[in-house]
Amino acid sequence: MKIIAADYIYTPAGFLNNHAVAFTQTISEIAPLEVLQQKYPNAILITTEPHSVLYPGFINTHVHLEFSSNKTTLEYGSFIPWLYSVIDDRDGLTKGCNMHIMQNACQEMLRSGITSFGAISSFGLELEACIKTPQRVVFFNEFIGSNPQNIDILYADFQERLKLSCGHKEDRITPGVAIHAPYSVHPVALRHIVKLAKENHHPLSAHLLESPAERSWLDNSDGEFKPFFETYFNQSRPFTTAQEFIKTFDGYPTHFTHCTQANEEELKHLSKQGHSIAHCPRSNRYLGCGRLAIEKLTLPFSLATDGLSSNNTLSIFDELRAALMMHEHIELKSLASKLIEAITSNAAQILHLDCGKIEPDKLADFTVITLPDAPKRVEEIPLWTILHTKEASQVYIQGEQYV
Ligand code: MCF
Ligand code: FE
Repeated sequence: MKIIAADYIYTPAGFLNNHAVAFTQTISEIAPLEVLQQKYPNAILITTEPHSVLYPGFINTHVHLEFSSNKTTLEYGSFIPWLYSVIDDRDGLTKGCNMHIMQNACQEMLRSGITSFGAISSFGLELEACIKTPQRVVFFNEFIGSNPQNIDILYADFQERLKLSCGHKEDRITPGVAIHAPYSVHPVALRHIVKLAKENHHPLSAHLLESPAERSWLDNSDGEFKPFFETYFNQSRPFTTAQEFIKTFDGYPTHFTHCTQANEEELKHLSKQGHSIAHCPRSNRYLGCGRLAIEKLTLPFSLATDGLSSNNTLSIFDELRAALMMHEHIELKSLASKLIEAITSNAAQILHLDCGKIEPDKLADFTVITLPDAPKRVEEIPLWTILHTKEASQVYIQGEQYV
């Protein structure tokens, strides 16, 4: 048994002052330190610096590790130029993305307090890094492919990758499935894969209605995607509408990424079907995709970094600060609290992980942050956490310390 004490503990009942948590691989009890020490006299005591706050480990539900070598290669500013640059440089970027770079990316997340993440895997190249990293990983094997002639080969490759990611429970890996996007996956393959995910209870994720170009293409067979599809695929119209695509997921809660261009009706439908959204503010800004109106959402949403293919860091604190700036008209303190929920309890619920809350029986995943001074008002701790933290002071996963 271990006991960790902190000035403040973030619990579902609010911030507890001068309490401690007794834990093994899971959380046993939360009580004042003296009470726990009396009850567990042999427990190892872990102290934290003054003005520290104990949070459940943070969760980044959407990241692409395979693109981690990008810094000054991909074109930011607008989605279609970015997409052309991905196609031009994909081989170079993935070849340049070795084990060392992907492990560094995992470490960068760990230092920012991320104890679980959802990895969208295009090729399966990051599996080894995900096995080695201490974090929990939901490993979303991505399917992408629209040309009926190639579908069988692509599907066989997808199945092979999915199989390889199964059987790593001891490495804290949960195999999952990702559909790339409505414009890039053939409807027949889509139905097949959604069925497979449902039957095997795999977590399911998809990029959805990310850019204005995607909206114009799906709605009107027009816009910047038109010349793209004509040139690369000899295709003059999409094979699906947004509505048809979304309906395929009915009855199986799916984690949709971006949704910046989704309309009210679509969002209402997603909510009704029990789906959730990964909100990636910096990626959306860098690819010119617009703002997700999080104040209007009636479904659970997480805050995620996306990959270094559309971001500059994988620090969740950088993402939180960007979100504060992007949603300028939402009241600041309540926004900060919502964002902390987005990377803890919401994210855990979305990825079906038994962590994300400091309460008995949850997995003992913790992130300790240290404020520069004593917080004058408890209700402002989420905001001060976001504003003042560059890196976590301590990080625990399943009861073991990693930072
Ligand atoms: O989320 C961002 C932007 N939207 C779509 N795809 C990606 C993102 N970062 C990386 N990707 C990957 C995607 O998984 O790009 C590849 C796919 O495998 C090529 S198609 C854009
Ligand atoms: Fe993404």
